Amino acid sequence: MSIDYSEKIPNNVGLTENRRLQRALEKWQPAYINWWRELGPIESNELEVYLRTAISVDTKGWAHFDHVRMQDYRWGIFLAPVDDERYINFGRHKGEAAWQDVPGEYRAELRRLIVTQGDTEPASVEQQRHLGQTCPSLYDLRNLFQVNVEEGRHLWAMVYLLQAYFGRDGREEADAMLERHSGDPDKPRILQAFNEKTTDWLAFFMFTHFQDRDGKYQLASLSESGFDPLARSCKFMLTEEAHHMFVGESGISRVIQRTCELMNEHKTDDVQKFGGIDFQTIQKYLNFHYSICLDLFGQELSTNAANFYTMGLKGRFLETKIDDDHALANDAYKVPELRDGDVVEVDAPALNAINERLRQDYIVDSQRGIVRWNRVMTKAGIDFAFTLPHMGFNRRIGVFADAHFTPDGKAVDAATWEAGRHKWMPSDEDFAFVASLMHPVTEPGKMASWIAPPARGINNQPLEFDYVRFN
Ligand code: BYC
Ligand code: FE
Ligand code: FE
Repeated sequence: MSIDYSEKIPNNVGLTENRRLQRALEKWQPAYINWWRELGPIESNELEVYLRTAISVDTKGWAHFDHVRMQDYRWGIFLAPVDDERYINFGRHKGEAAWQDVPGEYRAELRRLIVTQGDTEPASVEQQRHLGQTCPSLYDLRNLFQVNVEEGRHLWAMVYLLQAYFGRDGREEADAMLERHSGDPDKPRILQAFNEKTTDWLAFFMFTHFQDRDGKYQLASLSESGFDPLARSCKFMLTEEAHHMFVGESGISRVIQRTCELMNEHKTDDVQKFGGIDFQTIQKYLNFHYSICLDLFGQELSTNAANFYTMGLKGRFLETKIDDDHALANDAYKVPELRDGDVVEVDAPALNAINERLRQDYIVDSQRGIVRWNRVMTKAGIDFAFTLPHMGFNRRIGVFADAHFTPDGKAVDAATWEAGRHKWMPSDEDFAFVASLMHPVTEPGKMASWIAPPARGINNQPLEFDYVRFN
């Protein structure tokens, strides 16, 4: 399962044996490169970055670390190994052999899922393109670019599926991936959270912590797919997602750590004047990023999701580990509903509640992250704890879309909400303050004032390592 980098498009899918597909992808490749140059990381082409590159998809040693000139980076197509014995594990086709081709009757639904997934990948690169110019350290700059090139490859993974299995409309969808842009008023990205601005590095760490975590849950559900090429693509993508979430979680931990140090040193919680980010500002960023990510799971009750499940296209998180009949025709699941402004839980058909179930899995995982962050303060002897806002806070999709909830779950009217908005989410002044701290630090081993150094370097390298070389 090794990957051949002498090919124009490195791959482990036997591209040379499929000339038609190879030609189609080689036609798309220059458009992709153009897009990367125009909307990928600003002024990064000449940099040499200590990157991890996939050399094999085996569990042992798929990654190789080396300095790579950004413009020489090679995106390719890598799928997890085939399992000849793989079956469909849920829905009405449960027990049948997994599909190696697109089932004709589900073509439209499958294409829609792949397009929605694919669209988020270049969107995130666009959202993060300016961050390299204000990196808090070389270590962080390297992590940013690692995330960016891998999100680029995730787009390749979905474009491969579209071009290999969907013929002409697949090729059109592949082109459209490079035509929609994050925040473009005329041609926005499909999901709203991917049209928001990633204003600064605090936002970037919140993004990789919360938004890439949506990626983890969605990819895990798609890796259960009865359409085997999709399942195998997503399995390999998931191996990279872990690092993206690590960047976010450890990034925020380091910000908190630094704030604690400044608080203890100066005996005050007013750390702004010492170049730190105060807890209130961090909590506001957290409230914003988490709430927009809850929207990414769709409506609480969704016939789309029920259909995807029954058709065998998209499963639940860790589907095969769940102890039930995997058809869900007679099962119920609790979903939130609003009654006279109060949130109540009601039984709904489990099939229709697939989105909500995945959101609940995500909420549990997000809460675990909060607990880990709060340990940083406990260790520093500081009495403060971050919390996840209530699930009704700042929502635009589903039952909460037209309601107004405070972070602690109180239903309020529109005027109260508007008046409180900037107590709960970053105001222009908060953004301006954080922006005022964003100065590039590019001396090996040095850190910006507002963030502590990481516990260890990348791939056992020391902190002073030249993770990025400027030539
Ligand atoms: N924004 O029936 P519903 C990642 C629409 S992140 C705007 O509940 P469904 C990454 C919906 O389209 C993972 N519109 O929808 C992370 C529908 O429209 P129509 C990305 C939204 O289909 C960081 C209507 O509302 N992958 O990889 O059940 C960096 C009714 O809703 C939104 C996926 O999302 C929204 N948030 O659920 C880089 C997996 N939500 O039909 C990468 C693939 C809903 O009325 N996608 N709508 O016109 C899916 O599985 C589903 O499309 C969704 C939506 C779960 C997203
Ligand atoms: Fe991704
Ligand atoms: Fe990611």
